[in-house]
Amino acid sequence: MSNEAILADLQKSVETWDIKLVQSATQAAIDAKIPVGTIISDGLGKGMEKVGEMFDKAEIYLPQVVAASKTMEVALKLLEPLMQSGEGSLRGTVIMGTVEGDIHEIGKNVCCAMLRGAGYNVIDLGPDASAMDFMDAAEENDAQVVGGSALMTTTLESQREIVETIKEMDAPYKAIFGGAPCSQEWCDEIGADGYSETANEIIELVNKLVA
Ligand code: B12
Repeated sequence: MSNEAILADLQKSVETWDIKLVQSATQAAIDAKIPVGTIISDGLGKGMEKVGEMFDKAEIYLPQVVAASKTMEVALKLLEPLMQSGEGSLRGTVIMGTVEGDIHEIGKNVCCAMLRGAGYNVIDLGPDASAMDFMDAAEENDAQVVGGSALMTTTLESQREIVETIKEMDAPYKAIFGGAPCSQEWCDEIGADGYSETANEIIELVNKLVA
């Protein structure tokens, strides 16, 4: 089976929330030594993007979206051992979380997976993490970067709060943000240190900030 066919299966498995297919395709990708970043960005992530588009067009509903995200989680679990043994382990520590008031986790999880694959120590605060949760975790873990995901226009303000808290505490952490309603313009406006539209770009972004 070609790498393209394996990646197509990975995408399809998420789009059709097919647990059996995601297991076999992820194993095939591991056996074919496709890099973890490619498995996530060009396979699973593409499937999740399509699911998002279908949901937006009301072609599918919430239960299907949840099923698709569970399918993706099965794959991420299988990939975990590869991510933790990533070469150049611990290039730095990144605190990731979905901001306060927001429970969307899939994009943030993809970013965590990509960063782990690139050898970063990633502390995942999960969903609904407050600015102080980010500060406490960053201090405890001696982190260089905090990354907040927001998927709703209403929770973008929580990203601003993180930047303001860093300033108020005169803390040394770089703040990066993402999520569908977030943009470079928004990040400039709130004085963030970085933005990336996709998980593909997050590694380069963090590399630059910790250099
Ligand atoms: C999946 C989903 C859900 C799932 C979440 C499951 C989970 N465990 O995460 C469920 C069904 C639970 C859900 C719930 C809700 N949802 Co919803 N959901 C979505 C959906 C369809 C897809 C989001 C997604 O996972 N995309 C795929 C991932 C891979 O993409 P991503 O998140 O954008 O992440 C990428 C980049 O943005 C970037 N990135 C992400 N985070 C970060 C962080 C950093 C630091 C960086 C650098 C980059 C980065 O990298 C990622 C990978 O490339 C979107 C629609 C859409 N098209 O976005 C709506 C959407 C976000 N939801 C929406 C809403 C309104 C809700 C609810 C309020 C619905 C309700 N009425 O109950 C609740 C939220 C409650 C709450 N308090 O949070 C709206 C938000 C509207 C708005 N603009 O404010 C959307 C846009 C749908 C819509 N068109 O109405 N949702």
